Amino acid sequence: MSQSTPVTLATSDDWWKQAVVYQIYPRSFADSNGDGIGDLRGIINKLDYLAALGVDAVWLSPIYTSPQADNGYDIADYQDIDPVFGTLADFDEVVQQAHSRGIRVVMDLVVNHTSDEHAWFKESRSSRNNPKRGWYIWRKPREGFQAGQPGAEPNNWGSFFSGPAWELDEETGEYYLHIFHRKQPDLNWENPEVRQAVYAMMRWWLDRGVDGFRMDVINFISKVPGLPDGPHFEGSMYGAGFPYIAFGPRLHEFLQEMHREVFEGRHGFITVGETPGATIDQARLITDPAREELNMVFQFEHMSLDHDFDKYHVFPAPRGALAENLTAWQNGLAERGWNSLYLCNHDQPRSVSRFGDDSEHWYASATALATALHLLRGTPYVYQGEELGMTNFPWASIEEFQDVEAVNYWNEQLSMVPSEQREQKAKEILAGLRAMSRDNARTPVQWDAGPEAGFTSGTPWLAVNPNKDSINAAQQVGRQGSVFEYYRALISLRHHSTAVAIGTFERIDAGDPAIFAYRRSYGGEQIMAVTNLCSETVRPAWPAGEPLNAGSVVLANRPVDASADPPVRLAPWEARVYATPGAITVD
Ligand code: ISL
Ligand code: CA
Repeated sequence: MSQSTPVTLATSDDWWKQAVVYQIYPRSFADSNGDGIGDLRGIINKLDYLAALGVDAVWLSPIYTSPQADNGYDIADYQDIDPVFGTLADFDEVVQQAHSRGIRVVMDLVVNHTSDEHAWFKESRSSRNNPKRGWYIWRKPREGFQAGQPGAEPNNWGSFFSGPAWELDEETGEYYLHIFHRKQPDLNWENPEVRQAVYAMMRWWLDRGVDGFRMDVINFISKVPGLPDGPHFEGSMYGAGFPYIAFGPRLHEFLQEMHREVFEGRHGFITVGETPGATIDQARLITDPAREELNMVFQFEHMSLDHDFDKYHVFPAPRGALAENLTAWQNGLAERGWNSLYLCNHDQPRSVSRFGDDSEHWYASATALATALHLLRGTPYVYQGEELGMTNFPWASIEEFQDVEAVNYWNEQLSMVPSEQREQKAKEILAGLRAMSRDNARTPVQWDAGPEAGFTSGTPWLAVNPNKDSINAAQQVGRQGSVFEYYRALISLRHHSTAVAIGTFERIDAGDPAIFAYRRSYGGEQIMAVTNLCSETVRPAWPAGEPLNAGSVVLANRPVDASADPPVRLAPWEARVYATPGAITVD
C-alpha cells in the first residue's frame, strides 16, 4: 500500500473521521532524564516512531501540575506542566514538533474535579463564606449527626476509589464531595463562575496550539440536585451514587454551552468525552453533530462484558459478545453520531490479554482484534504499546501495584472479612487485580530488549514487563509480520479508503458468533473484515458469494491460499481484509 494516496474528506473540520488517535500515558511512555518517569522530552524523542506508525493525533493523559494522587488526574494548576514531565516550553516543543510531522495534539481535560491542592479548592475550603465556597460541593453532616461521626456523611455514596465519597473538612465542619480520591474534590458545575473559568482555561490551551480535548468523566459534571442516597449492591459498604452522578439533568445544556463558549468559530479541533455508563441513545444525543455537543464519546459497554458490577469479579466474556456489542454500537450510531473505537486505555487491562490469547495465539489474536476494531466506522484509538501487542503483567503480590484504585480496593475488601478468611480473600482479590488492574496498562512501553526495555536509564516507577525481550519496538518496527507493521497497514488502509473512513457498516452472519465479519461500503466500493475472534478453528457458513463479493484479500495475519477462497475454515484468530479493486486509492 505504499504507493497509494490518502483520500481527503470534504471538509477539514471532519478530519477526525479518517484519523487514528494514539493515547500516550506520559508517565510510562519514555523517560528522557533517568528519574524513572516518562516525560515530555521522552515524547519528543519518539515522535518519529509515531509518525512511522502513521497516527494522526496523540492524546496525552494529564501532564499538568499535580500532586499525582491519581497519576495526574488530580490537577493543581490547569495552566502549567508538572515538573516531573517538563515545562511549558517543552510542551510547546511537543506541539510544534508533532505538528511538523502532521500529528495533532489532544489534551486530557479533567474538569469534573480538581486536586485538593488547586488554588480554587484551597480558597473554597478556607471558610464557609469564601467567595469560592460554592465552586465545590459542600454539605452539612446528615441531619441528626455530628460532623465526623460514623454515618454523618451527607449521603451514602461510595467513592470509585473505595471509602465514602465525602471527606470532612475539620475546620469548617462540612463535607466535600469527591467521587474519586479524597484528593479529587468535585467541582460544582451548577455555579456559572466555575463553568466560565473552565472555558477560559480551555481557550487558553487552544490558543497555545492544542487541537482538542479528551474529557475525563464528562458525563458526571451535572449531578441530580439533592444528591439522594443510592442503591446498595451486595458486597459494597456504600450506596451507588452512579444513577445520580452520571447524565444529570443539565449535562446537555453544559456541553452545548461549552461548545458555544470554547469552540464556536474555531476549526480543526476534536472533542471526545469519556462517558462511563453511556447507552447508545445517550451517546447518539451527545455526538449528533446538529446538537453541537461533542464529536464522539468513549462508551464502556464492551468493557463490561467480562465482569459484574464489581469490575474485579471477572469471568470469560460469552463467545461472540464483543462482536455483538460492537455491532450494536455501529448500528446505533449509523445515522447520527460517531463512535470512538478502542479496546484498551490506561484504566483497562491490555487488550490482547483480555480479549485475545496472550500466549499461544499472541500474534494472531493481537492482529485479529486490531482488524476487528480498525475497519469499523468511527475513530480508532491505539493505546501505547497496543501496537506492539504488549500484555498484562504477571503480578505476584499486592506490593507490586501502584494504582490507588487497586491498593484501596485491596484494603477495603480485606477489612470486610474476619481474619480467618483473609488469606483466601487475599488470593481472590489478587486474581481480580491480575486480570483487571489499571496498572496492567501502565507498565513502561517496551522500546527494546535492553535494561528496563529502553524506557529509562534509571529505575522505572512501575516494573517493566519481563516479556520485554520478546515483545519490543526495536524488534518489530520495519519487520514484516510484526504486530507493529500490521497496525501500520490498518492505519494506512483508513487513510486510503473512503469506504473505511465513512462507508456504511453491515455485519455478515457467517454462522458462528465468534466470526466477526463485516462489510463497509461507499459508492460501489467495498472493504470486508473477516475475523475469527476465538482460539478454535471455526467453519464459517458464508451467505452466497461472501466474502468474495468484497473483492480479494489485501491484508491478512497468516498466509492465504487464494485458490481456497472463500475460506471453509478460519484458523484461531485468523484475520483477513478483502477489498474491491477501487476501494483503496492508488496513484
Ligand atoms: O466509573 C467507572 C466505572 O463505572 C470507571 O471505570 C471510570 O470510567 C473511570 O474510573 C474514570 O476514569 C477517569 O477518571 C478517573 C481517573 O482515575 C481515570 O484514570 C480516568 O480515565 C478520575 O479522574
Ligand atoms: Ca523523566
